[in-house]
Amino acid sequence: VNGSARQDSPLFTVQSPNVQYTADEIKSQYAYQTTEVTRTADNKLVATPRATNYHFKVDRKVGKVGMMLVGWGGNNGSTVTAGILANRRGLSWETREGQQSANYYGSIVMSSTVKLGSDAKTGEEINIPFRDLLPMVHPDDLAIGGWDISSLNLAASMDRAQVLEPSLKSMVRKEMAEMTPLPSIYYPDFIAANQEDRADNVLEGTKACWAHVEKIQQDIRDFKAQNGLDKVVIMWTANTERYADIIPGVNDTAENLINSIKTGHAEVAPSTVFAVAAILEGNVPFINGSPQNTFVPGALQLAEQHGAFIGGDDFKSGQTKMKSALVDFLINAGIKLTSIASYNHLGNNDGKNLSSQKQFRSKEISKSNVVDDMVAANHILYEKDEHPDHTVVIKYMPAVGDNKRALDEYYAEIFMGGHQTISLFNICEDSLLASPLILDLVILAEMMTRVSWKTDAEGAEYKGFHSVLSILSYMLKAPLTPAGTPVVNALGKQRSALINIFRACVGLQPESEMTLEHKLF
Ligand code: NAI
Ligand code: DG6
Repeated sequence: VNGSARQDSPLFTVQSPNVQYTADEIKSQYAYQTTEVTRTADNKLVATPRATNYHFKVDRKVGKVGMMLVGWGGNNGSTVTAGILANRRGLSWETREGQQSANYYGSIVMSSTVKLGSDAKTGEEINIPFRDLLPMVHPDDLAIGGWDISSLNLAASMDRAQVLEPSLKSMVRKEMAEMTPLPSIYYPDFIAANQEDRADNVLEGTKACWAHVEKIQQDIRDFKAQNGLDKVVIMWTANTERYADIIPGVNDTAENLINSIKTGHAEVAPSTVFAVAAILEGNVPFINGSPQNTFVPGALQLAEQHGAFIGGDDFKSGQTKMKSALVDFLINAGIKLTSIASYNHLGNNDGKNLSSQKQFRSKEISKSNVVDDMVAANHILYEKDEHPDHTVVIKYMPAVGDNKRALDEYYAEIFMGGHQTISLFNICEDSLLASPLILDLVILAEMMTRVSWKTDAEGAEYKGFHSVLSILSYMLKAPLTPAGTPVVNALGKQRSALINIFRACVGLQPESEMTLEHKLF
């Protein structure tokens, strides 16, 4: 079954003069309501409601979609692969707690619901699966492939990861053993030295070169052809790299970046080479699930020039997801958060790589900037440029493996000088939180390749969204946004943006939660 076959009969249709369905498309007309604020000479605010008319068009034909993972043989890569196989085959397996069935828990697309509206007769909320909002590819239908600097097949990688139950592993082992990552590019300076012993599946050359870009492009084409795919999405779930220095003339413009790859400049990271290959290949969204600055200014410019979709950075799985919900709650409750101390210890290969200072620094940056927008929004609690203290510590503790421990202390000032301390202790398999995020990112990025919009202007043509997919922010710790646009970290706002944009695509207004029908009798 491919994605399109699953969508032949959508769960709901919208009955409105503003929405038209054809076999191939959904077209909607949408009045986007905003509030424009100006200041008077005596510094008073004037709020003016504005409505902008947009037209959206959704291509209903999902087609066959492939997911290529860079770092396929890692904990995330092997876990998400086994998870898809288990779901595809509807497996259930024996655990010490009883029988467990495959599911997609932790995926906003597959396992969360959204309110469609209220029942015409009873007024009760009607909630539908998120995945039914628009025609999206089903993860069971994804073709899976990718690259790794380690040559282990996926069955051996799954054993190395030590994440899944032996009973489940035995059921998917045969299929996993037939999957082997393509050789990748390895520039040792970018990841921790302690990764060297697994790098036995590498292309020749230890710094960027154009042959690497071309080889990756060829790999994408081969994967598409071998699997009869219409589209491929690439996800960086390889090791965290160190930050690349931003050097004028080297990676500051698209042209300079391409030149630097061609001349083998040492400051071009493998992840940037992959991004460039995906951008130039065309219609291959590239998402960075790690914290490093893959999208140097030259890569961003290149993506925009080619209208290529990119997204990042760094999966927002456990501690940070909690932080972006809790801090939003505290500050919006009028409570003055004054410090956050975040400790982590973990024993997987990610932890091993992050035990090296430069790679840790990339993660420290992505984990630290996640409350800025919430603090800046409340000028009653915080002076301009005032910030809660915020410390992030990560330690490598081999014994705990993938079962990451995250300990957080939130310290806040409450009414009349009182204090509130909230301590959190979050334990779970890191890769089981990250894997569903990989799927959400792939599904949503693919979805965005089939959405276009235009204004009401005479002769306006449909076009795609901005190439930087900030709509993916919910899944990412340090969301990439188009230059000059705000970064939103607050989890609730990120989810609302995603859902409401999808609602707009079928001509529905945002769910306001006013429920006046239950308040005005
Ligand atoms: P891992 O270390 O198990 O897997 C990374 C894989 O990438 C390894 O198999 C390694 O051989 C491979 N690799 C390294 N450089 C490569 C290159 N140039 N080309 C191809 N493959 C390469 O790590 P894990 O746990 O799977 O995490 C992957 C990334 O996702 C890390 O950067 C991590 O920080 C990030 N991340 C993980 C989260 C989680 O909850 N597991 C959450 C947020 C981010
Ligand atoms: C320890 O913090 C290792 C990291 O790779 C994290 O596990 C990962 O970034 C997830 O972080 P968070 O904050 O989203 O749980």
